[in-house]
Amino acid sequence: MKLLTILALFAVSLSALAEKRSITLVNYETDGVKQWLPGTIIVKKGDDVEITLINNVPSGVHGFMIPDFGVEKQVKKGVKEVVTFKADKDGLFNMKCQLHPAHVGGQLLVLP
Ligand SMILES: [Cu+2]
Repeated sequence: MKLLTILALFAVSLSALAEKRSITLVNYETDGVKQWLPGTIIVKKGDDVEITLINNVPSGVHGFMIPDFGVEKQVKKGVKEVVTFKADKDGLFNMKCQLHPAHVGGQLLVLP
Protein backbone atom coordinates (compact mmCIF):
# COMPACT_ATOMS: atom_id res chain seq x y z
CA MET A 1 0.00 0.00 0.00
CA LYS A 2 2.80 2.34 0.88
CA LEU A 3 4.49 1.48 -2.41
CA LEU A 4 1.29 2.26 -4.34
CA THR A 5 1.07 5.66 -2.68
CA ILE A 6 4.67 6.40 -3.57
CA LEU A 7 4.09 5.28 -7.17
CA ALA A 8 0.97 7.44 -7.42
CA LEU A 9 2.83 10.48 -6.11
CA PHE A 10 5.65 9.79 -8.57
CA ALA A 11 3.17 9.62 -11.46
CA VAL A 12 1.59 12.90 -10.39
CA SER A 13 4.97 14.61 -10.12
CA LEU A 14 5.94 13.28 -13.57
CA SER A 15 2.81 14.69 -15.17
CA ALA A 16 3.51 18.01 -13.45
CA LEU A 17 6.82 18.12 -15.31
CA ALA A 18 5.04 18.79 -18.60
CA GLU A 19 5.27 22.52 -18.67
CA LYS A 20 5.92 25.59 -20.74
CA ARG A 21 9.44 25.75 -22.14
CA SER A 22 10.74 29.12 -23.27
CA ILE A 23 13.81 28.96 -25.47
CA THR A 24 15.66 31.67 -27.39
CA LEU A 25 17.54 30.93 -30.60
CA VAL A 26 19.86 33.43 -32.26
CA ASN A 27 20.89 33.32 -35.91
CA TYR A 28 24.64 33.94 -36.28
CA GLU A 29 26.98 34.13 -39.26
CA THR A 30 30.62 33.12 -38.94
CA ASP A 31 32.92 32.97 -42.00
CA GLY A 32 29.90 32.79 -44.29
CA VAL A 33 28.20 29.99 -42.33
CA LYS A 34 24.77 30.79 -40.95
CA GLN A 35 23.31 28.86 -38.04
CA TRP A 36 20.57 29.12 -35.46
CA LEU A 37 22.15 28.64 -32.01
CA PRO A 38 21.96 26.69 -29.85
CA GLY A 39 21.86 24.10 -32.62
CA THR A 40 20.22 21.44 -30.46
CA ILE A 41 17.31 22.07 -28.10
CA ILE A 42 15.74 19.59 -25.72
CA VAL A 43 12.19 19.50 -24.38
CA LYS A 44 9.91 16.84 -22.92
CA LYS A 45 6.91 15.27 -24.58
CA GLY A 46 3.81 17.18 -23.59
CA ASP A 47 5.61 20.48 -23.13
CA ASP A 48 4.20 23.69 -24.54
CA VAL A 49 7.23 25.06 -26.34
CA GLU A 50 7.77 28.75 -27.07
CA ILE A 51 10.80 29.68 -29.16
CA THR A 52 11.89 33.29 -29.52
CA LEU A 53 13.88 33.85 -32.72
CA ILE A 54 16.47 36.62 -33.06
CA ASN A 55 18.18 37.10 -36.40
CA ASN A 56 21.57 38.83 -36.06
CA VAL A 57 22.75 38.09 -39.58
CA PRO A 58 23.34 41.21 -41.71
CA SER A 59 22.26 39.48 -44.95
CA GLY A 60 18.60 39.93 -44.08
CA VAL A 61 15.66 37.55 -43.78
CA HIS A 62 16.17 33.96 -42.67
CA GLY A 63 13.73 31.18 -42.04
CA PHE A 64 13.07 28.87 -39.15
CA MET A 65 11.18 25.65 -39.68
CA ILE A 66 10.40 22.45 -37.74
CA PRO A 67 8.42 20.50 -40.34
CA ASP A 68 7.27 17.74 -37.96
CA PHE A 69 5.47 20.28 -35.75
CA GLY A 70 4.14 22.59 -38.45
CA VAL A 71 6.43 25.43 -37.37
CA GLU A 72 7.46 27.89 -40.08
CA LYS A 73 8.52 31.51 -39.70
CA GLN A 74 10.53 34.13 -41.54
CA VAL A 75 12.68 36.34 -39.34
CA LYS A 76 13.98 39.77 -40.33
CA LYS A 77 17.14 41.13 -38.82
CA GLY A 78 16.28 43.12 -35.72
CA VAL A 79 12.67 41.89 -35.47
CA LYS A 80 12.02 39.21 -32.84
CA GLU A 81 9.59 36.49 -33.80
CA VAL A 82 7.97 33.87 -31.55
CA VAL A 83 6.75 30.42 -32.53
CA THR A 84 4.82 28.05 -30.29
CA PHE A 85 3.88 24.40 -30.52
CA LYS A 86 2.96 21.42 -28.40
CA ALA A 87 5.67 18.74 -28.27
CA ASP A 88 3.12 15.97 -28.64
CA LYS A 89 5.49 13.28 -29.93
CA ASP A 90 8.93 12.20 -28.81
CA GLY A 91 11.99 11.72 -30.98
CA LEU A 92 14.62 13.65 -32.85
CA PHE A 93 13.42 16.25 -35.35
CA ASN A 94 15.09 18.60 -37.83
CA MET A 95 15.11 22.36 -37.53
CA LYS A 96 16.15 24.33 -40.61
CA CYS A 97 16.00 27.54 -42.58
CA GLN A 98 13.44 26.94 -45.33
CA LEU A 99 14.84 29.83 -47.39
CA HIS A 100 18.46 28.69 -47.74
CA PRO A 101 19.39 25.01 -48.11
CA ALA A 102 23.00 25.83 -47.17
CA HIS A 103 21.92 27.35 -43.84
CA VAL A 104 23.19 24.91 -41.18
CA GLY A 105 20.29 23.03 -39.60
CA GLY A 106 19.70 22.05 -36.02
CA GLN A 107 17.90 19.37 -34.05
CA LEU A 108 15.03 19.26 -31.62
CA LEU A 109 15.14 16.37 -29.15
CA VAL A 110 11.78 15.60 -27.50
CA LEU A 111 12.29 13.27 -24.56
CA PRO A 112 9.55 10.70 -23.83
CU1 LIG B 1 18.70 31.22 -43.99
